[in-house]
Formats: sequence, C-alpha cells, structure tokens
Amino acid sequence: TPSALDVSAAAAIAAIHAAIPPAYHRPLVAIVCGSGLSTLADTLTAPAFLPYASIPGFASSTVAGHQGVLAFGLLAGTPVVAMLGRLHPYEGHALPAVCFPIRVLARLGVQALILTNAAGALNPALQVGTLVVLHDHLALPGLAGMNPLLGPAQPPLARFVPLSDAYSPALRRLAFLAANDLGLPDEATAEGTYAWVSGPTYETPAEGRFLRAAGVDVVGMSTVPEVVAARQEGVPHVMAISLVTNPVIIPEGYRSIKEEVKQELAGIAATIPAAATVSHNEVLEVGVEKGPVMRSLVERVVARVAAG
Ligand code: 6GU
Repeated sequence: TPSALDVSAAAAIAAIHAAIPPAYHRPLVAIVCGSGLSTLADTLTAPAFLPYASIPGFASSTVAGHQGVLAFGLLAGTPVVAMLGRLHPYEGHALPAVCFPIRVLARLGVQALILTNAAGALNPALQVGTLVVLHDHLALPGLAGMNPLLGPAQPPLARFVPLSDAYSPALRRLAFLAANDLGLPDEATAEGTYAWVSGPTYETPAEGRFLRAAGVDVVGMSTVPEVVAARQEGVPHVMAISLVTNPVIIPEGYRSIKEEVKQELAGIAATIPAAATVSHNEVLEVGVEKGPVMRSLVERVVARVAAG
C-alpha cells in the first residue's frame, strides 16, 4: 500500500498536471528562488504560474520577498520549474511541510535541483555580493533533534540517508564553468560550508564565533531541509548557492560595561563603540542588487545541464 506521503505527493502532481501545459510536465531542472532570485520568473520563456495555495499539501510562504508561486517555463530553452519563494521552519511550518514541495518536484522527475538563498558571511574573506557554491553543510537543528527526516520510515525511500556527497560535484563544476562563461571576476564566486540555523533571530556574537570555530563560511535559515529531502528522494544532482548579503561581525571581545563604569567613576569618558547589527532590509537590498548575477549564473548552469 502507498504511504500517506506517496498519496499526497501524487495528489499534488495531479493538480499540477491538470493546471500546466503537458510540455512542462517533465521539467529537467528545479530551482528554488530565495531572497533575490524571484525575478528569475521574468527570464522564463512562455511561463505558466501556479500559486502554492492551489496545490494540495503546499503551505504558503509568509516572508517578504517570497511570493509563493510555482513557475514553469523555458530557461535557456530548457523546461524548468521554479519555486518563487520557499517555506522556512521559522514561519512555523513543520519540517515535513517545508520538504513537501521538494518531494513533489523530485517526483516530477527533475534531474537537477538548484537552491539559492541569502546568507551571512562568517568567513571574513567573503565580501558582500559573493556567490558561494556550497560544498557542505552543518545542520545544527538537524544534529540537535530537528532533523527533516525524523519520523516513520517512508519506504521505498531510504531510512538512513548518506550526505557525504550531498552537493553534486558535477553540478558545482558546471557552476564555475558558467561563471567563466559570464566573464565573472574570480572574487565573484567562492566555495563554502553553510550552517543551517532555525532563526528567525540573527546570530549573537557568541553564536557567530561558535559557527566560525566549527569551520562554517556562511549562515542562513533555509536550504538544508530541502537538500536533505531531495537527496532522500534520489534527485541525481543537488546544488545550492548562497548570496552573501551581509558580514556576520565576530567581535574579538565585547563591550565591557564593568570597565566603562570604572572609567566613568574615574572621570574618563567611555570609548568602546556599540556592536553593528544586521537588518532584513539589508538582506533584501543586496538580493535585489545582486539577484541578476545569481539569475544569469543559474541560467548558464541550466544551459550546461541541458547540453549534457
Ligand atoms: Cl547574518 N544570519 C542568518 N542566520 N541568516 C542570514 C543572515 C545572517 N544574513 C542573511 N541571512
């Protein structure tokens, strides 16, 4: 007997097939558009749109800059499907709800999944605007009791999913060839390890220091549950690209109020500045500014995937 997951995924696919022209029923590549990539829809030829709300089992995205629409169309002449806006655990979506659309895209038969996101840089060598092709991740919630695959086994899907090569080396290679196609300067792209945190708070200084000490290059609140679900679903090639929208400042020390009080009592003016903070607006602005570069890169990767 089919599992509950199989039944709901089949219902979602039936709704998609009923609403979308047959030419788009088997997209080659699926793309998840994070903050900054939703303009990808403008690049699709002959697009067909389907709101998440009209697909059974799809939750709706509630974040500014995330539309909540599935877009089908041709990118670089190749049929693709794009999630314009993604679901995040911090919105209150349970992990199975976050993963469900990915499972549906996987079952449409996509050969490759390209995920994009906005992230903060912990590696001080990464400038704002850099496109970081992920080669590994650190799933803090996953290690600590919030793994996306917790729950009953879903045969025939694997119970224990290896993630040693979760990020396709072949697709990552195409990303750097695509960057060369576009004439991007060397510093426009990098490789790195992504830390998934649940958010919605940004990191405290101690948390930033902790993640950096663990070898993390960029940090964000998405992507990893989707990567894990896609790998369990057996999507042949998964890649993720982070757009660095802000540095995560890791101060050497901290502002010592005790020292300030001692100086104050000694009649000396305070000299220690307050710490910098990150804002969601800053994240969205860099997304708008650098989104087109990310879009061109994804388009060139799709062209290269299609060329085989
Ligand atoms: Cl600094 N932290 C997290 N967790 N997510 C982010 C970010 C920072 N910047 C963009 N997304």
